[in-house]
Amino acid sequence: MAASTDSARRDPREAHRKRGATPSIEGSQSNCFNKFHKASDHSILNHTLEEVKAFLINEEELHQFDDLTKVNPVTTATVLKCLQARYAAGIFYTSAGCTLVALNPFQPVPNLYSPDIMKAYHSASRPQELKPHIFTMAEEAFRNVQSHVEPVNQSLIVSGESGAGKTWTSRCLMNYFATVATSSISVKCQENVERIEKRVLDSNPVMEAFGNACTLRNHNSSRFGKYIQLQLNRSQQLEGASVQTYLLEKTRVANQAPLERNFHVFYQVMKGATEEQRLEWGLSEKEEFFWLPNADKILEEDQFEETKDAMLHLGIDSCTQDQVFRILAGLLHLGNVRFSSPTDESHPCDLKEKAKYFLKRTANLLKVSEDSLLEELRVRTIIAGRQQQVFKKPCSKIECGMRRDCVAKVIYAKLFDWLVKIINGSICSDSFKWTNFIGLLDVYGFESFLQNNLEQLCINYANEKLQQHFVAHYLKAQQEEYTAEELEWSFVTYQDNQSCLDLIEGNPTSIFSLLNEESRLNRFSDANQFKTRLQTVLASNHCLSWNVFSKVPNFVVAHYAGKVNYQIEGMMEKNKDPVPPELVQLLEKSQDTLLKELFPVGDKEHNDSKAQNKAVTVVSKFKGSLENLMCILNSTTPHYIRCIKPNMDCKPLLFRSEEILSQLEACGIIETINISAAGFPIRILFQPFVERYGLLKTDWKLNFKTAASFNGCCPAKKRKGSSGGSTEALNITVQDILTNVLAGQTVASSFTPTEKRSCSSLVHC
Ligand code: AD9
Ligand code: MG
Repeated sequence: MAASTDSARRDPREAHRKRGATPSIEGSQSNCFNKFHKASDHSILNHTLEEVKAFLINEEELHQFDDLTKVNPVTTATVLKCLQARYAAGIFYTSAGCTLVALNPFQPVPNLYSPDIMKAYHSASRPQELKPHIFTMAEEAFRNVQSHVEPVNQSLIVSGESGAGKTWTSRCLMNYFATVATSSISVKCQENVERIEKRVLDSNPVMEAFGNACTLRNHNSSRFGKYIQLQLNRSQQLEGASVQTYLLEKTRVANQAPLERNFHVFYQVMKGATEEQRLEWGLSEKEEFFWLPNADKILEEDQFEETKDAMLHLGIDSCTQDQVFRILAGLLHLGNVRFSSPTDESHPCDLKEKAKYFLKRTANLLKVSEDSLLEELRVRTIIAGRQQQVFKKPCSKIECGMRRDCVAKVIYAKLFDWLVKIINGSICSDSFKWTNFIGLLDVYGFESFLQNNLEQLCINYANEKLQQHFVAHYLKAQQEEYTAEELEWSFVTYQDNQSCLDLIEGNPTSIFSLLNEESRLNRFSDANQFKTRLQTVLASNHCLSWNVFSKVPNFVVAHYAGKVNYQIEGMMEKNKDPVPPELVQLLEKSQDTLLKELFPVGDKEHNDSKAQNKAVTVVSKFKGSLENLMCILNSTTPHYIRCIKPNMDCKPLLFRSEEILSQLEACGIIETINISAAGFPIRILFQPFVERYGLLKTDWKLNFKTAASFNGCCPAKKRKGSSGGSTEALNITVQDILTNVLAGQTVASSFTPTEKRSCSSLVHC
């Protein structure tokens, strides 16, 4: 009996079958085999490949497969069909080995995340036996911490492309943990824990207001990556949390793509400010701000109050909030400071009509001198020579615009970092009080646009790192399963993305190292020159190529999820991300206490140009923070949730196979399935196996009751020490059957190579 319990733990379908729950796939397979038996009158050998295939895949019952790696046969087509059938049946979660595939329903699903459902997963003796759900993953992580499974800390890694549902999923997971980690505590502690829980949950609306924006692909797109660690004490209570953020897309403050918007918070202030505040901040409704495009879209009209409440709970009082919103209003005004070329090039640029008014407003709101602001925006300070002579050079119209944008970006980025620091200060528990954590990772998915630059390179590099982590972990899980089944097997070969990572970040030469080299040379970088460097130094890496048809300097990286063409122009400048020291010095002199805090006097990082040349570049900083993240992830037990966007139009219940297939490839599900197929592609429980292949061996008599007590999937051996069934009898019979199959009978010859490979594996077992 021990064996059957074990098998039930590993294979939920087995448990369903035993408990007589909703018809499981074995049931459906049996039905389909029975039909086949009748139709064929036990003469399977006369059947065509199509008939055999049709009987392997019963489309009507495809939606009942809870695990994609157990669809028989495991192919991209069957997996897609299965997901489609499930989506149509309103089933949005499906397991794929150790990962969970989450299809975005694009509409609220009643009761899918209700407290009752949370309770059901939390109180189930075996949550894995319930339908696949993000709560299954969450509960498994929660129990692993309790049972001190090694490594005891857990990570839920949520990935997928923009709009696939990562942030939604992370929010639901946080709600789940906040609920279950407070459900079992005494009334005395309840109040304190609920306060912590509220603050932890309140970090979401604040970070989303400042870090999310409406894009073409998602009306609430996160423009930063986030890893939140929920800290649990010895009694599994939520003690606090800490947030780590990655690569905020700060360029959005000053540049929004057509039809996209700035960060939500600007619109919230614009719509939610009181009359008095409007007057003070110059946000009259008739004012049109360049950096507030598409303000007519009604998206978060009521959320200003929610953001303010959450800020208050996190310890940002209304006075400080006003300072924050005043700075934001200042940035909006700054965006309207536009320049025109002077008639005489030796003079600074002129201000466009009405720009003077906006300049004055900006200076007032940021509490800096109006004259200095104008001077620093229009005139560059150059310090040269041994004597450190100071020269002033008027900037061109384009340079003036870049300097203006630079001020906005640096202020917004500092403000965001400050907020994250405040949030951490408010929710992070003293380290000695908490022992374990559950981490939630919500990072941007793989990106490939028509124009890709440094941002996409960093994002795709992060995804390469996560993919490497995933494949290593998944293979480990597979090995463990085979070992548990006592199977002989040879190591599974899989697509290793190490050479792609070497190309991007490797030592001594890689794209990153060459970018850094170029950034350190204090000169204007030439894209063509950089391309030549790449060609000479990295040509031997097979992941690097060039789009010869492109008119602009480019390079192509063959990522695990597909090839991406990167444009080199502007990449070096983005990597340097320079902030003219004179602009920083201007902000240091602000009379606003918050800006003073954001720009402390004498901050070396921004203050002198020499220090800036040596400053850590964007890619080095990102690489460093990612390495830290990988260290944390490697020290945890990971759980993967792959969010899939069923259609690019964000329409409810619309399933577009092609779009889904490319995402399955990009997030490594196809890889998972391939790995699974490279191991044992066909996994059939013992009884259906006998029903399927038994008729090849007419003299085969096996007691199904005995067979059912055998361990889970086939190929399988009886577990050591388990009772019931004769291992020897089973093996001989299986071998006999398969020898027949491989001997080239009509059916066997029409088997696919994977099926045959599986059969040979079976013969060996
Ligand atoms: V991005 O990379 O930050 O641009 P995400 O985070 O992957 O993206 P998000 O979680 O914001 O996507 O989901 C997009 C939208 O899909 C949400 O605003 C919801 O309207 C919708 N969604 C996502 N998941 C669910 C769900 N489980 N149930 C209902 C959902 N709606
Ligand atoms: Mg998101």
